[in-house]
Amino acid sequence: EPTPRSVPVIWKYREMRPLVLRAAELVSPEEAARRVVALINPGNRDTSACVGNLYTGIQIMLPGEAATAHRHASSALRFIMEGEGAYTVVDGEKMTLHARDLVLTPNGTWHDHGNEGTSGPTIWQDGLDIPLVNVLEANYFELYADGRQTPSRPVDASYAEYGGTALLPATERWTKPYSPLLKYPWEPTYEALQRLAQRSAGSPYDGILMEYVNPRTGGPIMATMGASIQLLRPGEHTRAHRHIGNIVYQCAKGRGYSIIGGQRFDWEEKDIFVVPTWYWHEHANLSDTEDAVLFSFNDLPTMKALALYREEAYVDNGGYQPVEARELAGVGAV
Ligand code: 1HN
Repeated sequence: EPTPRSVPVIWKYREMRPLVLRAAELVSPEEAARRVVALINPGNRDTSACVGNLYTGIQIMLPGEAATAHRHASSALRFIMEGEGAYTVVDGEKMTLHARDLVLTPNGTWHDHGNEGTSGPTIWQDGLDIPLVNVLEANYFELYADGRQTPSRPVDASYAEYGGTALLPATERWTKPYSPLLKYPWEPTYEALQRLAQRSAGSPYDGILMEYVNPRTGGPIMATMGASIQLLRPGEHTRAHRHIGNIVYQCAKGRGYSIIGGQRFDWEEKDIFVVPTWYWHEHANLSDTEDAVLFSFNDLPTMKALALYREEAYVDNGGYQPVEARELAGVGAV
């Protein structure tokens, strides 16, 4: 069975934040191109990966700072942790960044960032498939000739076009292999979670779990990486399961813990933790009154495209049962 080198690990935001602020004192975006504190899995130190072949790091942009544009074969996403006033430009589209927004930088898109605010740093989590693309020897890296992009589309254009509930532009035919929607703002995301929580029991393994999708296909946001948001009701404690595929979580709201491979990891807002492939995992909301919400990104689209995906539910009699068998037995859908 799979024996991942990566181990479960949690990075506490209160420990990371001072390091990220220190990075901003030590180097400028001009010197660094990208000033990111990378989270390295202690089980696999010879790759810049946080789990499996996924990369994650924390990037800071101070008021008045900007980083030049580039593009690469790697796909990236960002989940905003704190701050107001920063933006990113992706293929000519400028997007404003607010706490808990998800923003995509798909494979091959030009991207640069900056902070036009006055109130303090903007800090976000970057997620990239760069270790995978490097191991496949498929990467390239190209600097944008003119430094930074001059936006060629209205601010947040992709959200105006593709962010409507079950409405898509009738005339446009999107053919690129990633989502045409580049920004998934927090408010409608949280509203969708709460609406579903009122109507659905959710999954016994994941609570109220929703996937960020490409609105044209209903499939994952990018070819190699998917992203999800999940709500655990007050007091909810999910059952354990395991699957092929690595997951990187960031607590977006609330507090709780996850048991990963038999070890308990307590999390609160902005903490980042990972579940390596095939590890048993379950999640619990520690509050009896408040929701807990977990953002996550994963390599499930890669695993599924290569027909490697499998999933099992943990059962207390010591045996393992494929999830399908539990569904047939009436235990509930995943
Ligand atoms: C990158 O291009 C960004 O554009 C962030 O913000 C992190 C880590 C490794 C390689 C490229 C960005 C990165 C990165």
